[in-house]
Amino acid sequence: MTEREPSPGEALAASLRRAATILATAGREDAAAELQTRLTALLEPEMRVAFVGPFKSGKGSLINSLLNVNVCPTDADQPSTSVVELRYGEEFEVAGTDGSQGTLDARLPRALLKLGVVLIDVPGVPGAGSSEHERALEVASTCDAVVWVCSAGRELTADDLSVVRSLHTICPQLAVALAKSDLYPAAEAIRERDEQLLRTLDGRCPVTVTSARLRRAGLDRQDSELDALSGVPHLVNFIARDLRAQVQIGRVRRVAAEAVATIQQERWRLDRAEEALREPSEAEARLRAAQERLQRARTSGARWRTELREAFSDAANAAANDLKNRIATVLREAEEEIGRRDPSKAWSEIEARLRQQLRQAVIENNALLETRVLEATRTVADRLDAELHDVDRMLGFDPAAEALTATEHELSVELGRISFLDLGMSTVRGAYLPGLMFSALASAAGLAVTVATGGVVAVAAAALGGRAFVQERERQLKRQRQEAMKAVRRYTEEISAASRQALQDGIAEVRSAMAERFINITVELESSANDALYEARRAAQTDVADRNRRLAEVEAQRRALAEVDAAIRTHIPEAP
Ligand SMILES: Nc1nc2c(ncn2[C@@H]2O[C@H](COP(=O)(O)OP(=O)(O)OP(=O)(O)O)[C@@H](O)[C@H]2O)c(=O)[nH]1
Ligand SMILES: [Mg+2]
Repeated sequence: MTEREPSPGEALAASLRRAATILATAGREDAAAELQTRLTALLEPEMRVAFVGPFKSGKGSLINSLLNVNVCPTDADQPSTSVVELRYGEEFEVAGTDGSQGTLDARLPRALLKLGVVLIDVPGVPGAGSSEHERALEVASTCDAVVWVCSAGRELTADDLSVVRSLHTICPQLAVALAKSDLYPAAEAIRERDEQLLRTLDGRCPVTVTSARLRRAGLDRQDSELDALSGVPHLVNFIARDLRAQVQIGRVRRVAAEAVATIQQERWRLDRAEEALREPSEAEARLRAAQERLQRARTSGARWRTELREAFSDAANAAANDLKNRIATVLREAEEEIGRRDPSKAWSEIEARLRQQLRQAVIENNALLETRVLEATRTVADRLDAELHDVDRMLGFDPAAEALTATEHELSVELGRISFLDLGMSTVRGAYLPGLMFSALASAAGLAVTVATGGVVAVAAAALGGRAFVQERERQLKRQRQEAMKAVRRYTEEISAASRQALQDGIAEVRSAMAERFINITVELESSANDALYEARRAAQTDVADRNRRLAEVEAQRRALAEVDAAIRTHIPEAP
């Protein structure tokens, strides 16, 4: 019997376990525990898939037909208001609160769910910048993948693409399901067109044509041909195989990069310990120099700190500017609209559009902010990486040995850069996304304006007659427009101030999280240098036999860790 090749996830899990054991044996309990945490993240059994799309596009029906149940609401007119989460359970069970902002949790005995797949039905998004758009982003930020469900009757609109793009920033795994294909003979052509439109996103985004109705009919009549025609079995397979594989690849890469960052420091620690044992007196001088250098890397004047301040302040300025311009455009358009129309008749429309456009401005600004903050983080990570490389160089290598390992060393520096970079990404995602986006608009007060009704005008007409009436009407219209402009400016200013504040807080939070992370790296390295110094002093006092025993121990740990390190690095793709 031949043994099956382990999957990348299994291989990585085995390497992580091995690394944790080596570190625990070396007395490095905290580093071992860190790897255990990464292992838990890697082995996370659930994969959360959100179904998002325009109003009444068929999300609930599609999920129901996927699982052959009737759990998600599928009313023809009544919009869904609850988020419904469907996961595996031995027994059928539904719990939670229905209604707006409510969440329903359903447990179902289904093969797809038993794989750990959790399907999430999200209320329809009527357009970019709607409050439902915000809610969908909030849900998507907790998911591993998003399926955008829209009608097979038309190609993706600019508005669809804007919402899809915003979801893609938060949740990189994306697929599209075209629904209700039984109603639209041209669904295939629409699919081709949509695939073209989606090429502007970076990353793959497959499009599947589906019909919940055909699927139901196929299942009811036990007609497998009809079932296949519905496209739903294809979607089930896609989720169970391709999507799960893609999500797993993403997890493996992220966890591998994070583990390498931990292991890299532990290897540094062992390198220093070995040097200390080999030549205690020379090592002592070098380690002292390294300590000083690492301490200096923490002072406020350190180069990476300056870089951090500058890069983040550039990012903050760019994002604040972008926000300012977007809001100014929205305000200008609202003012033009007020100038063109009669606020006493059109106010509710003007108000609704203003809210929607401001929300969209903030959501788009957030996407830009994320890109800028990531760039800033990369710059700083590169700088610190270079500084730490200097420390390594300063510690000095045996010239002959250095020549031998030069290529290997270069490679490890390059890979180290990737791991810093990936660390940055997950911190950035976790630190500011939800807080920034959803607090900004909630804090702003309502848009109040007193618009006189036609009644006053009618009374004036009776009292004043024709010409005076026209004058009075114009005077009133002018006053109403002024009132409306004032209300719009006041409201816009409030949103603008709240968003600016949220943006600053968000950036400050990421900045201090990054600074802490970088400082911890230098603290760890310094503590390694301390340990090595202790080792050197002890080595100088112990007899040769004892020292050689200890040296053999450290060398064995070093070799073992280098081996797992290499195995783990095979899971990280090359830097672009
Ligand atoms: N012909 C046909 N009608 C469908 C299909 N899927 C859904 N519908 C109909 O489309 C309407 C909306 O379906 P839902 O499943 O409620 O859509 P939804 O996207 O969940 O709606 P919201 O969550 O309220 O945005 C209902 O009347 C469904 O019967 C389909 O495959 N074929
Ligand atoms: Mg629904």
